[in-house]
Amino acid sequence: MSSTYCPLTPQTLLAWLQSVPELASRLGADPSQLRVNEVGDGNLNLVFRVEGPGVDLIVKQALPYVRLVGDSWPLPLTRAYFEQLALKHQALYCPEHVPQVFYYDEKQSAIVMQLLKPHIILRKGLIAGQEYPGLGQHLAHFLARTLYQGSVLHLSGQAYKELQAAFAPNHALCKITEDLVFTEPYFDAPLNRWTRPHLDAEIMQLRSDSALKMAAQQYKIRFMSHAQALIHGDLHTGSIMVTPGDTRVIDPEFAFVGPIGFDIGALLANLVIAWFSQAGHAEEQGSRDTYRSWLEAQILQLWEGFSVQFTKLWFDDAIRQSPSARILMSAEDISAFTGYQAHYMQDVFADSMAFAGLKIIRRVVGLAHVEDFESITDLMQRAKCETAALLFARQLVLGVAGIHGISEMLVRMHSAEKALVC
Ligand code: SR1
Ligand code: MG
Repeated sequence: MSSTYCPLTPQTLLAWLQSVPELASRLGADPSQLRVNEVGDGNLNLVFRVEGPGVDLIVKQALPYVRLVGDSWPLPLTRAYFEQLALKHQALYCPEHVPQVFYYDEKQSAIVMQLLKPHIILRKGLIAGQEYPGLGQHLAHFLARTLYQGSVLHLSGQAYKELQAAFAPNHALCKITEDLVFTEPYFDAPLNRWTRPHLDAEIMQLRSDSALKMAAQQYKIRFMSHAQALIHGDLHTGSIMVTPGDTRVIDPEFAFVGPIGFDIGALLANLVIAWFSQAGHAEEQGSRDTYRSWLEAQILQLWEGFSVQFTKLWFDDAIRQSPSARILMSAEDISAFTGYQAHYMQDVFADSMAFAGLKIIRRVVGLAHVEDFESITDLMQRAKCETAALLFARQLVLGVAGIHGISEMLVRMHSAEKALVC
């Protein structure tokens, strides 16, 4: 087996696994019984499932280019290194919601990890109208623990700076986000696409919307410079695997030390997209109404759960005067401290709203779309769902609707949709 990088195939994968001493014991008594399938449906990498008696593995290998586009768009293989590093951090912060990593191979830019079974990609479950009890709470827990423990609020100055330095070289992946989320949707970028001709007018309007374009620039700078915590960096519903009782967050290859609201906004955006797309998946008119209410409850639980748990982790650190506490607090200082916490959380909420809006827009207008909308085959219906989502997204970015709390956000979602029906 070649010791230099070479994209693996279902035919070469077993020989490679067998050539790695650390993995030999994971291949069962008779590796010839193993089935290997390439199942990657993401935009960037190869993903292999390896299954057989007593063996359930995933091998994820980076390609030297963007899979979605081809070798005309090169991309560093080092993203696999950052993904396994982020998974290691997340496993320390919140092991219950990430897959277990067994091995990382630097030469092949490949990560060997736990096959999550019988999990499916959350986005597919949401399209099918499947409820997952506890989803909002699980995600709130994941967000609070990873974003607090990987933050400057918790870490010592040295650990925070080392964390930032460790992920700083992942800038090529950050650049994808800077371009695809914050820049390209707002001009005639060659790879942009949208539901044509139905959305042509909306797209032209977007490109001449100065307020929106300025806000996109402002949040691009915030994304690039507001180094609050180690974030996942691409936390959409395709990066989450679920069963009715279990939730696992995968694929943190875009991880870096960035704004907390970017992860929260990404998740909210994708739940909002799921909500707006339901009309296109309804078996008959109104048949997904109850399901939409369930989605709204998840959005509510996600933000409220995150906010309560994050604040508590921070408060407990401060009260314990743990090494990471920034000031020694007397009893009188506590009310000033909780006031500061409230201010901090308002800031995170405002960021989350704006990032959510920008993430929705890029999925309708930019290069990389989402199955929630793409699988609506009636183009008129798809365009209706997308237009309502765009209208709402603009409100999120500009804050024009006075969205000060998560319940107001839900109310505004309904009005955006009604505005189009009338
Ligand atoms: C060129 S990569 C397109 C998108 O796929 C990833 O999942 C990220 O969301 C990225 O923006
Ligand atoms: Mg991904």
